[in-house]
Amino acid sequence: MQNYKDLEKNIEKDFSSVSSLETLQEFRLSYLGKKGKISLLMKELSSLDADQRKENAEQLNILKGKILELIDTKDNELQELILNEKLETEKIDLTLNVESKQGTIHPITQVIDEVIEIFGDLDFFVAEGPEVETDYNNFTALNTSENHPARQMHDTFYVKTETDGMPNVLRTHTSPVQIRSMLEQQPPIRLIAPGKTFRCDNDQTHTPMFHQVEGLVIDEESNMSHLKGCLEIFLKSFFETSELKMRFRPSHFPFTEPSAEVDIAYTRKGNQLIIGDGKEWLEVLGCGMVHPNVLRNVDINPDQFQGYAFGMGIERLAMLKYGISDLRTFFDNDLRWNKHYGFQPLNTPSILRDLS
Ligand code: 2NL
Repeated sequence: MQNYKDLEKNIEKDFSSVSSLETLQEFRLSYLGKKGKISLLMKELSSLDADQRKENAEQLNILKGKILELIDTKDNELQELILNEKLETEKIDLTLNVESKQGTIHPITQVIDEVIEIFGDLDFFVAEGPEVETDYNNFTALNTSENHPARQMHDTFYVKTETDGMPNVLRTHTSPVQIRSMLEQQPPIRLIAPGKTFRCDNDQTHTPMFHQVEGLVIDEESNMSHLKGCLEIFLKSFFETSELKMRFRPSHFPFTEPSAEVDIAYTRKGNQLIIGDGKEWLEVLGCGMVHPNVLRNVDINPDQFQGYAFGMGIERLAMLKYGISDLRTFFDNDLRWNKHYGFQPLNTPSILRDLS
């Protein structure tokens, strides 16, 4: 009969030098492989008589069980070690310099962020709404009747879905966002609505998708002088100049009365525009006092409440501030353009930094 005590000692000795998955496999083969010590001893059992066979088989099975248990525990231990080592060496370094590795902020996004920052400081909230709108929210509620010239002026994209028997549209301005806000909340209201807008127009100075930001203030006393003051603070802050000559020109929009367009003075220096002073004028936005009919359409009593609204094109603001001369390059997705005119992701606009 085999000396199982010695065999067990040998097993323990061999096992103590196992230090990797490879040596663990060698250990397993040396005992349990086809030609392993335990396997060979098992084979020899057949030459023994019945009693001895039983006794030896029991001992061998105990040892085999012990070996399997040792292997199993060691295997788990080694796997965990390997995993920890991988976690240690393969971890992602989040402190990597993103500025050189990542893309840039598109000028449109940058300008929208700047506008939000400035109006945020003036207590305006940001409102958003869907790009597919009802004919009612985009036109009718805004005092633009069925045969109003503004409807023909807007080259509108109509879509296949309908609301109240009228085809829906891709919003031609962000005003419907304000209509929704006025239907949802009672005055006082003070919000801006930045976002994508759409008109069926595509040439040197028009892209079918463009961006606007509109502002709306409704309360009991806001008037034209508040509007003027608000826009003056905005334009000075946006163009980062304390000297800014502005003029309000009478104009017409169906949704405001009176209405005005705002120009700012500039001087041309070579290829550069110096904004703030000079003999020439640039139109930058449209505005006015919200038309009483618009207030009635959203169940706000025009005898109690009044307010002002304004709207401007983001692309135009971006071109003026950042010296981008060609509108059509905004949406070409040319990486070189994006890199040249884009902004660093972590450099967010702030009243304290970048914006004076
Ligand atoms: C422009 C002129 C403007 C508005 C937008 C507005 C919105 C409501 C009620 C009244 Cl809900 N008015 N928006 C008012 C005046 C001008 O935009 O030139 N945009 C690019």
